[in-house]
Amino acid sequence: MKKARRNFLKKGTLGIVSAPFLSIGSCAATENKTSIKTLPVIISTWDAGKEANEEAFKILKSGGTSLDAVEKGVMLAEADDTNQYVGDGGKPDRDGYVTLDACIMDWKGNAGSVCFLENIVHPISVARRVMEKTPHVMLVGEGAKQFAIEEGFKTKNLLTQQSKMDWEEWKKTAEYRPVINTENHDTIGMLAIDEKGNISGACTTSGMAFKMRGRVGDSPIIGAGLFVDNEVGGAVATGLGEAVLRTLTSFLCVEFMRNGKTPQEACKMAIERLTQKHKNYKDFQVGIIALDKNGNTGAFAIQEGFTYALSAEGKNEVSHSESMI
Ligand code: SD4
Repeated sequence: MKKARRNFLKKGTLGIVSAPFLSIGSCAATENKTSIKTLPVIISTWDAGKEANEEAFKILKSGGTSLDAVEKGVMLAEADDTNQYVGDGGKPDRDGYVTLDACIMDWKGNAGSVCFLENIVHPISVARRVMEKTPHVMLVGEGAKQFAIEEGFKTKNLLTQQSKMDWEEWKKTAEYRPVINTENHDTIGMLAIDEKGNISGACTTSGMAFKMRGRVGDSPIIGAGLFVDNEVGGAVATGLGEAVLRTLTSFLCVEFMRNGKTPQEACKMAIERLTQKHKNYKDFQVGIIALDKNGNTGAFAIQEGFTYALSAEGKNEVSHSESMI
């Protein structure tokens, strides 16, 4: 058994037993239902998560933290201008502006977020700077952009020819549909646990295509699009942000794990709560992924078609999650 794993087992076990937040009962429930995995483990939303996981894995293997890993991992999707749901090349709002949302959390409970950010390719890195260099958690719009520029980020027109053409096409009907089909996603959320057992998470998106100007979804909201509590685990949501915002899906999922549910059970219960609160849930998609303190993972969605990429124990594979419908 490798030394890092032996140390982790030791730390992991002690951590669980001594953790003040877990009752004996919930601790026993978790231990019965899940195992302790070889670390690191990385899990990300959608197909683009596979490449992002590879990048994150490289960072961890070269001594980076889980925070470095999730940041650098999702930056791939942000920089890919063929990905029309994240960063450069994202689909614009109904007025033709590409506006980005992102947030990041580390194992110490620190959090940073930017919303409604324009002309900056890497909102996740700006969110990290907000976390590390300001007394705040969230900056929005012009203020977030001003901060990014002060921090040395370069500005760029993020509206690609393809996204502009799609917007022109959309304007012919200008139908406002707050419905996200399963084919129409790519927001990237990532959770990583390193060999020391430290969990971090990141989430970045250009949000719903052709949204109202000023609209912000769940992705940059701590507890909605992302939540990490290193004593328990982390969760990331994707899909119709409005539904996630109303039910704080990621926070809820972590709280279910705190109470002894496995990541898979917690994901399912968080989606069930969301559907109980939304009678029209059959009309939209929300998916969630989760990772616990022992490297166990879960994924669940309302509709079929939600994919996630899991990098664990020498493999990095995309799978379809279980779903409600
Ligand atoms: C949003 N949750 O802005 C994001 C969209 C998304 O995959 O996740 N798309 O509502």
